[in-house]
Amino acid sequence: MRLSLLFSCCLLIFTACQNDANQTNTQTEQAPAAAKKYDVPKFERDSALAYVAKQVSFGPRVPNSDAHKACKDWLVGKLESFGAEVIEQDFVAEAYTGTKLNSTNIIAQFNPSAPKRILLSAHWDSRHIADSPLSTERQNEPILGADDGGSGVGVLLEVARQLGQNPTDMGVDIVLFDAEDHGESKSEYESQADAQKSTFTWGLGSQYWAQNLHVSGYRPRYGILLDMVGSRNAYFPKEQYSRQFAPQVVDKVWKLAAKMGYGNYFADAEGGGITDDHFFVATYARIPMIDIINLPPNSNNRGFGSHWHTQNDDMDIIDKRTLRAVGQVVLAVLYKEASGTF
Ligand code: AHN
Ligand code: ZN
Repeated sequence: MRLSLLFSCCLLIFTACQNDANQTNTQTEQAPAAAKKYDVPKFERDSALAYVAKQVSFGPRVPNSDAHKACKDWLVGKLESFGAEVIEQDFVAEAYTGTKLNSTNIIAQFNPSAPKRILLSAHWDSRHIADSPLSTERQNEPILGADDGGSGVGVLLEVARQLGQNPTDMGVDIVLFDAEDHGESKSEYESQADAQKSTFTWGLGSQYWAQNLHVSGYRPRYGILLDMVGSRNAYFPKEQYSRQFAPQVVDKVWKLAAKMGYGNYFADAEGGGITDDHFFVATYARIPMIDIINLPPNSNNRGFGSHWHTQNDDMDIIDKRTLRAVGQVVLAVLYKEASGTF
């Protein structure tokens, strides 16, 4: 009895080892056919910085303004020059004030027919007022939004330029949302229902896009949103909704960033939940999406940087080292993903 038990154990272990060996074999046989290996290109921080400065040079990109229209035309032309197939998705959104916002989501597709795709996003509009609790000057005037809007777009333009110069066979969609930052901001609400309602006054472009996808059945593997990724001493903890919607992506991106030496920006810490564009993409379109967003510790500005929604959100706040940290991590994600090694 004892002997036969020992024998069965040995047999079991032997069979298990054999299975292991078989599996390893199958994997090594399949791997070469799976994907080409791509080097990760170098993200040029000066180029990204120039793209932020160019957006800011138009003035505040508030929907219905001339600056907004001029910046849109420049963005579309730039993305096309990098080889992307660009769709302008026009829509009219109603702001919390009742104002009708003539808006456009800008969708830049690389390898439009490739089934394996990654989504990258930022918002290209800037806020119509400087209504932060810390705001002291020109509170009723629009802001330049160098960081809030400009930085994410600047990084993605440089990513697009690199995609044009270093093509892969993977699909990448860069969706620049409009009318993100025209939301209602109050320190206190009368009721829970009012607070809920105000949530949906933000991210009007992503809400529209997620309910009117540019390709029916559009299913990228996941999305990465960049919001306020350009300021000095930026701090990107793992934002709460990102952890809920796409925990594995958060984990892999933050680990990769740390390995690349950017752990000072990509903190291994938990951040609060932000009703940002990724929230609407994940909830309406069911696309897992993360948000890389500056949420400094001990912030006394609703969790954001002290320049947030103030007139200080101009080029002086931008540090090209932050743009590079984020851009280089995004490029590494893309080229590793295309190589099948992410
Ligand atoms: C809220 O403040 C609730 N959402 C704002 C997200 C945002 C504003 N991102 C940039 N500006
Ligand atoms: Zn904002």
